Amino acid sequence: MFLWGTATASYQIEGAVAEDGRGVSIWDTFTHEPGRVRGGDTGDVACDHYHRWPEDVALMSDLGVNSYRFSIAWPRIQPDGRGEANPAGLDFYDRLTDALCEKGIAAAATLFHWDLPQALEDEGGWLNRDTSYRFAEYAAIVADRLADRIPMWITLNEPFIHMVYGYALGNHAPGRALVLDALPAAHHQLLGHGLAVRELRARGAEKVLITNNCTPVWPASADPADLAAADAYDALHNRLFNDPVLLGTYPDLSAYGVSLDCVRDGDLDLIGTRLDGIGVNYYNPTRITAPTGEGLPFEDAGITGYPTTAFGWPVVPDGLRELLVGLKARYGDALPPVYVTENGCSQPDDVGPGGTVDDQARIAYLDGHIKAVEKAGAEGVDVRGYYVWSLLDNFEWAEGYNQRFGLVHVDFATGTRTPKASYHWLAQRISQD
Ligand code: GBH
Repeated sequence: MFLWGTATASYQIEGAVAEDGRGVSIWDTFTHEPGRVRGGDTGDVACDHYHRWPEDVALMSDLGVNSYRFSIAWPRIQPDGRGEANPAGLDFYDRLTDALCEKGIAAAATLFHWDLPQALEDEGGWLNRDTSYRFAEYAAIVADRLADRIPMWITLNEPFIHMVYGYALGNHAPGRALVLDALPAAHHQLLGHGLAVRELRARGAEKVLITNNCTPVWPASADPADLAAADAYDALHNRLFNDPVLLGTYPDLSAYGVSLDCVRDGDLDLIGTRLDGIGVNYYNPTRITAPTGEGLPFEDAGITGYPTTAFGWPVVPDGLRELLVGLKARYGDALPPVYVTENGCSQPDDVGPGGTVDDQARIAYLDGHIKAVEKAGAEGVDVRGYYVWSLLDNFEWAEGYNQRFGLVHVDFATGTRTPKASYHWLAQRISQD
């Protein structure tokens, strides 16, 4: 059965940051520092999903999805990132899981969507190898309680983005700007993934995946310097995260002055444990040119000539087909079934007369990308699911509430949910399947 779903993440929707024993996450700290997030927005209330979740489950049930990808907030489970579980935190996800089961919606739980307990960041966060072991301990606690009812587990969400934005550039929490010295955050996340896979499987988890953010890389020209730059970018963005989990090896980064000397014997065996699927988040391709100055071995050349989202990201539906077919070409039989665990766009989405949101651009976006998934299937890629980012307008990280990705409009002053035209379109599309 093909999985049709919507995706969300804990910090982006839950709010209730100080309730029921939840600990502080790096995003609580970051959003409360002046100048970090547009307009000073925080996730303190967000969509108030922590209280309004029954309404959100009902919205998904009416939409007709058969799966829901959400993330579990580590600081609700272990407020300080280690030790005893906080029962109230587990209870929240237990209730949500039961409600989904009741509606016939298969839960797909992500264990880490960037909201690290602050106590672990204080000890170095993902730069510290110990965090990988703490992550496995947390995974075990959650699986003990929920593996009997959650069929699909995703260890990490987009470790590339978390490493780059969180540790290399600093525009996301924890706000560190280490450039290439951020690389240990890649390995330690991946090691945490490998260790967590073992804990999840030992507790009967049916399917275990990782979700990587992948981008087709387009060289700006056929000039050898542009080709080399594009290859460097592909190595750091895509292969650095896909190769170890699918092949058990890291790409050779030595030409870029990068070495992963934090890798220890046995790590890659753990990281390369065969998975039941791979989650792929796709937003757009990346066009790369040779660097003009010192520093990084590539430069983003930007993409023109396509429509753009409210964020300014180019809309290239065929890039999703290209990406999926490219994964099959590179990994062959080592590629497990693929799940598109995020795809979607931000649009202005004003509520119009009569309380409707006529988001035709989002409908065109989804239609184009769903067709691209079908084409990839026809070209031999085993794609088993498609999740729209996102169910609700939500806290869009450094952009605060200024970028709306939802199928459902949220009035952040009142919490009122209004399904957009795209919601009704998708309901129709799913019902025809
Ligand atoms: C995902 O990250 C996250 O998992 C999710 O939490 C988030 O809300 C969602 O996407 C929307 O942002 O080449 O300049 O056009 C996506 C990471 C990084 C993908 C920026 C698109 C486009 C940059 N994104 N990238 S550009």
